[in-house]
Amino acid sequence: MNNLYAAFRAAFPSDLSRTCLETDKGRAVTYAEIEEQSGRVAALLAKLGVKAGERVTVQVDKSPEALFLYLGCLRAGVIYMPLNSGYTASELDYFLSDAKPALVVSTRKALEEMTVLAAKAGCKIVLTLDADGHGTLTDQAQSVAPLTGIAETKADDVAAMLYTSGTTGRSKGAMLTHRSLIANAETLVQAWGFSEDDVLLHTLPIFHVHGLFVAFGCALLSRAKMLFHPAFDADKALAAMERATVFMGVPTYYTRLLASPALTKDKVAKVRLFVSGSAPLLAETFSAFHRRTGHHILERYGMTETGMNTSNPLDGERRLGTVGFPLPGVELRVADDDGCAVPQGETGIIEVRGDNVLKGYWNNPEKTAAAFRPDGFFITGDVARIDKDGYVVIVGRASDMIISGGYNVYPKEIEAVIDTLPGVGESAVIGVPHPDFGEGVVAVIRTLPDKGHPSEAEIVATLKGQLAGYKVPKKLIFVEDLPRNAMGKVVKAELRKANAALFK
Ligand code: MLC
Ligand code: AMP
Repeated sequence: MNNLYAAFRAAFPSDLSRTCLETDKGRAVTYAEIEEQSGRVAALLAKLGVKAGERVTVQVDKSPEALFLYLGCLRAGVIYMPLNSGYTASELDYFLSDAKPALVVSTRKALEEMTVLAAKAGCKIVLTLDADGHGTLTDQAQSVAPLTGIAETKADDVAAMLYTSGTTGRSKGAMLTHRSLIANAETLVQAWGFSEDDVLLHTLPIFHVHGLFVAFGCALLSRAKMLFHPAFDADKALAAMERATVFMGVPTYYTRLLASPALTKDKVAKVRLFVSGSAPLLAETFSAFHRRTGHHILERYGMTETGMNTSNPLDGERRLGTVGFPLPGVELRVADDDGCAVPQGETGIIEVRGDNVLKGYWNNPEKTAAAFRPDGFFITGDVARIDKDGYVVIVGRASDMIISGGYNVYPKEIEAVIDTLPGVGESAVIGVPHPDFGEGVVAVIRTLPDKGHPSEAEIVATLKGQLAGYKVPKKLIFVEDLPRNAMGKVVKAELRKANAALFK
């Protein structure tokens, strides 16, 4: 199979009038509707002159129509490029100018701003799509006859491009092929025992690997029905849980579920599997969830560039504090700085090889070359060891990246904004334990003596104007000096230690 939509289509039931997903408002979307509406999007893309291999950049809210758009792009062989709906104009400016899309789809509210940014990036067509499914995209798609076929893509063609920030520098577009996405989703369906009897409660955002490829991939390849929520809300999720058999989320979802007295064994009586990933699951969450529900959450590990790499077993021990074993088709080694595997039990960097791994970074051969070993292994930057029974234990990250509520935050991006403010000498952004988000973003700011500096509220307002909300520090700390090593470099480990109890 050379096209991800073709793989989904092959798995559709013979009776297309069956429900594929049901929204939280009770709207049922059938497979026939998925087939027709994605066909309309594909036909519209052709009419607009968007060609195979060109990019369609999408910053919209979650809705069934957003799913039609994704599937329509796959069918047309154009590259789907979703963006976090929280990104601000200055963040979008970079993504658009780097990706040079042929079409941009935004909300109606953002249309004016997006039109200016798109034009700057050489893109003349901006369509709209709102959370209620309305917009010029939907209107125009209804005026064309749906495409009935699927573009003849090659397995190695890029299906989607997701931006991900490396340890340094700007975000890079990870090019994911039809082969990668099909291979990873098929592997997960098997590994997690998905079938058409399943009902997946889908509450994740759909601009990231977790909600877009893992959750959709498993459901669409197995005919599992989806209960489709526009966002995660613990109360609404719990209300829907009575009908679900599988739930997927980032650790924050689990701590929020646990915070509700409505989470009981009875409530989740039908659920056969809870999956967690995108950030480390705390031992206390794993244990508390087991005590409350009788379920051991299945923790798995992945990343934008690779999809899912490891998973705890469906049958067998789900070991606390580990991310399980390499998935079938994924070769994994824990390596030293030269890419040589270290002895079992020793710590090194996770490197992976397999169909799941990205083709490369968009327009960036140097970064692509630097990310791979000569033998084709991809360097993840995650620090881990393999325990005596083969379970992978992640112990840290090579970079000082922060993961807050499942979103990656790169300190440099925030520091760059703070450091330009008057009265600021230098800032150090760190992540410290946070009861809700796992890690909470904190900025430690060295102020200049006698210069005066903006207040906490003013700095937060400046940051909010330029960066997505989840990146904005939950706390600012003003200091006269920052701890440094002999080279004069700020020692963030010391700052993390000193502030470890900040949110407790
Ligand atoms: C929102 N806010 C956050 C945040 N999300 N702050 C820190 N960390 C986060 N993750 C802030 C907003 O900016 C806003 O700030 C305030 O919280 C309320 O916004 P909200 O949208 O109402 O928040 P909420 O609905 O509570 O969202 C929290 C969340 C959400 C945890 C439900 O962030 C989420 O769904 N995260 C999942 C991320 C995900 O899917 N990751 C997968 C990546 S793929 P203010 O100041 O304006 O009030 C990947 C690979 C793999 O990593 O292995 O899966
Ligand atoms: P992203 O680039 O958003 O896809 O984030 C990928 C990163 O999330 C990985 O490189 C890991 O650092 C982290 N990650 C994903 N799953 C887990 C997990 N189960 N435990 C710890 N870290 C994880």
